[in-house]
Amino acid sequence: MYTQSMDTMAREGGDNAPRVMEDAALQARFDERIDAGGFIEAKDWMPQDYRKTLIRQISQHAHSEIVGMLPEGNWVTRAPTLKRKSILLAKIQDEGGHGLYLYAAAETLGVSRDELLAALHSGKAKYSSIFNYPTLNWADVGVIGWLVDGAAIMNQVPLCRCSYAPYARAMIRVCREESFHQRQGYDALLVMMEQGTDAQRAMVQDAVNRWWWPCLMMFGPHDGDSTHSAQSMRWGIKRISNDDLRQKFVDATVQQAQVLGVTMPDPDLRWNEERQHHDFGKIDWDEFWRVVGGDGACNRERLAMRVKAWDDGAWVRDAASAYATKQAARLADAQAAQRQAEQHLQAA
Ligand code: FAQ
Repeated sequence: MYTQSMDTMAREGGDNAPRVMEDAALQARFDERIDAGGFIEAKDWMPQDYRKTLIRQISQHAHSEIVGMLPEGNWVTRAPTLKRKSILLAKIQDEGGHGLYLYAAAETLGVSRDELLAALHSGKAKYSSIFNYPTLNWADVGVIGWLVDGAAIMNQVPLCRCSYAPYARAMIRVCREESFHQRQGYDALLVMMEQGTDAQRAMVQDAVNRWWWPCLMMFGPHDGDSTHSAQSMRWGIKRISNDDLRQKFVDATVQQAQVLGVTMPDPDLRWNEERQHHDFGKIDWDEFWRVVGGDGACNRERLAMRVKAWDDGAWVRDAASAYATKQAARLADAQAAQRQAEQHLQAA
């Protein structure tokens, strides 16, 4: 009687049936944990699509951090004072560090860093659209801190509660550092606005005019056009939608702009009493998709710089792996000698 169920299993899935049942049980446990707002660790079972989505998002995020070093890197040699230069250097190094935490988090999902970087270098993997815009004057550096890092924080604070624990843990430190980045940018702009010349104030307004719309695009397409949002929200990877984060960013930034004394380049930007939010104008999604597709002002230059950095670093990777091979051979020799000595002792 008890074996009747085996007949049914064979009809349903042949020899795979026990495996299917095991997967169903694992899936149920995973769903239960996600529904309860819990976390998934690297060693836990997870559905393949969850793993794939995380590898995609975390690696794109890592690529954004290291490509994001380039626009500001342009200004290290032209920073106006030693203080600003030290701050900028520290910030750019932080972004490199963020890339490393994030590549490490992606690696816990079973993908190698070499694979991820190959995807970036071939143009297959995406990185944030924002880093394909040029930094034309010193105010751009301040505006990247204030607006680009500001948008990044808005998007990344909810990621500290992402259901994949290694990503969530990495984001805690990233957000703390991004907060310093945002403040230093705002401070640099405040000094230009309060103590600068008319030409310097005009420079700040010009930088705001060029960066405002691309910053709103950073949050990704409208929720209705977002390929991954619904599933990622169900899995607790994303906690707040693209549009809601964009709205929070606009609401937070308008007041900061007033204190700074700049205006946003949007005639439709105004407080809506009924919604208790700011309304804002239409985003140029054609421009967004053109930049994401590789045809922005700096896409080719950014990618070429990353590929060059990778090629220039070949000797470091070669030296490190030659050293590791030598160390492994030394260790194997030492272990063999030890075994031999022990055998001699036992024989004596
Ligand atoms: N740029 O379905 P969704 C920073 C793509 S870090 C390019 O809504 P998802 C620090 C998207 O990949 C900035 N592509 O996608 C810093 C997808 O294409 P796929 C980076 C974009 O993943 C500051 C397609 O469109 N932050 O700034 C963009 O659910 C200063 C459909 O979109 C992160 O990566 C875009 N802006 O939501 C460094 C945070 N938006 O993959 C230096 C983590 C969308 O199917 C200096 N990532 N796409 O081919 C996320 O939160 C999400 O991935 C979103 C996109 C919100 C970016």
